[in-house]
Amino acid sequence: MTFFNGERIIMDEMYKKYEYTLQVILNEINILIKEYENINKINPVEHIKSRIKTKESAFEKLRRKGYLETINNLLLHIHDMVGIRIVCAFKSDVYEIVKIIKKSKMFVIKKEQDFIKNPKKSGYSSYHINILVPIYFKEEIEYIEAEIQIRTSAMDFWASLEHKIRYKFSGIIPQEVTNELYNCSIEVKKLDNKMYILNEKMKKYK
Ligand code: 0O2
Repeated sequence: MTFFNGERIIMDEMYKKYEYTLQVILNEINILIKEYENINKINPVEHIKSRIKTKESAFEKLRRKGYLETINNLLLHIHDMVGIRIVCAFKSDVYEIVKIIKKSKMFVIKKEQDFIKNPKKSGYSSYHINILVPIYFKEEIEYIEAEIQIRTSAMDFWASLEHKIRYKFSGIIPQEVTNELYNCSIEVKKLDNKMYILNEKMKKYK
């Protein structure tokens, strides 16, 4: 991938903004979770991962979506240049975390997709929230988009392995592999439900 001088300057500035955005989000989420923990005496989060999408991955995604690999298309069609993944133990925690994020006075909610209630054709489950985050850049406030994915450890396990086996594979994936991956997602869902029920039962004993 080669950039002209002007394009390189634009890309460098964009990546600076993505770094600031990520820092702002992680700080805000950590404060919101701490505050929740202070009040409720539990922390629904197992762990948080974050990344800024590389240029290579962003352009590969544009190709996958059928767009020309231009900076303009990246700005228009890639909504997860900044990505945060919050992993929790139980399905009920996912919805608690959604509520916590929505409490933020800083984030502007742009889009929500509940792939737990409505899984993707592949079997993928997760709760996605796209937010706009104000950052301070060159003496101006600018809103930058980011995607937050919230899922259980079981959903994360399936998504990570499926991603490795299939998701970014450019060739034709054999139907039997697609079917088996889907079947695995059903097993994972059953396991998640069982663990949720056991946890709810234990709450009664407490
Ligand atoms: P990576 O490498 O994980 O970042 P849209 O919001 O519709 O404009 P987009 O961004 O394609 O377009 O939305 P979508 O389909 O919600 O995907 C966003 C991200 O969700 C993906 O980013 C994956 O991280 C995850 N995801 C979506 N579908 C699947 C799936 O079937 N399997 C797995 N493992 N992950 C999925 P990237 O950039 O594609 O990948």
